[in-house]
Amino acid sequence: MPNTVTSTPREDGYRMPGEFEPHAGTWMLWPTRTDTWRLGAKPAQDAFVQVAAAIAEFEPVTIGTASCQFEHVRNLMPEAVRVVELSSNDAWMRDIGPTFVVNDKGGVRGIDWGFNAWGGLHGGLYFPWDQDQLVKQKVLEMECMDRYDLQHFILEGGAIHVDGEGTLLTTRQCLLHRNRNPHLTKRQIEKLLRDNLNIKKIIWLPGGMRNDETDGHIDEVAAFVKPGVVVMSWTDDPDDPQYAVLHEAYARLRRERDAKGRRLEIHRLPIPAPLAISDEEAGRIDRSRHSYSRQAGTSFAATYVNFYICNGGVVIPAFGDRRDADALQLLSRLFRDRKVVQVNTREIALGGGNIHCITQQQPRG
Ligand code: KQY
Repeated sequence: MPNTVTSTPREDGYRMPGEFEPHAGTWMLWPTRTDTWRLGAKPAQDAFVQVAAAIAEFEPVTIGTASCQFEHVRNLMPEAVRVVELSSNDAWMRDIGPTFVVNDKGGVRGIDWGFNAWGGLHGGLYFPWDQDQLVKQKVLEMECMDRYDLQHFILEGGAIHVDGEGTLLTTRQCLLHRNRNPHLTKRQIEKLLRDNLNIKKIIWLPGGMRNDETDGHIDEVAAFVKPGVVVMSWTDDPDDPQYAVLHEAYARLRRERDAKGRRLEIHRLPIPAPLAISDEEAGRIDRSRHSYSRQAGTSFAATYVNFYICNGGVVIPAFGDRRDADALQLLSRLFRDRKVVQVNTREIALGGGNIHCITQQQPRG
């Protein structure tokens, strides 16, 4: 029977592994919210099927869905994908799913962080988020895995990246935002990250991409390729709205050392040209006064860095932009020992995230 553990992962010898370490599988959720996804979520559903199918070529995938969509999802998904009944308010498993930690004896446990839909009643993206909040615990129950109860600390998985060797990357904009944990100081937040993820060094970037809806998640800005090597979003165009934040992030990363005292090798990956919701797309999104307004002309953050690393593969976004091919080329060079697969994810980007945001890795024990 899974237990709720009252010590910390650090005390118990657990750490959060890098995404590039071996996985038992990937968790996803099925998109249905018609105020996030246009045309009754059908185009987004097609994109989620393509992402799940691409990952399933490399490792087991489980997708959670509401009971009323079960047969539909089962019908659309490749047979290799496990479909389970699992309610949620939207489909961002990175932020809603547990963060798994491992020890060196093959043990795997899960952290059940608090979640408030990216800002609660002060800038959050929808109301309510009661079903999202139960997803971490339900996943851990299904996996019969022990759980650390961190519900008192709001943290989304997309707000952190780790190298598995004691370094964590994040942004001040998100983790120190007053709509997440206003009762905690920076020092207290650092202690929670150290104790629960077994981190020795936290690299704080000032902010995330503009128009990213999440108050600056790191997973739109940069990712670890492996310990010591980072790939980050980039633009050389001073007129691009992302120019200032990305140049500031680069300057900060260049000055930093990781937990092992290494300087970081940084690769800059050009982002696509600025993207915005078209009139036609906006006209097919249901309006709700309790959710983020997706109007025609609203810009959305788009980057190739929001990829997902799986066993032997990397699934990366495409946007129908001329830089798609360059991204495939650079990431194939950086991940020489993996097959890099590209999926057009504009429909997912319209909902405010990308492949990394809709997936959560469960490490191999
Ligand atoms: O993990 C992410 N970067 C999440 C994106 C959430 C967007 C909600 N619309």
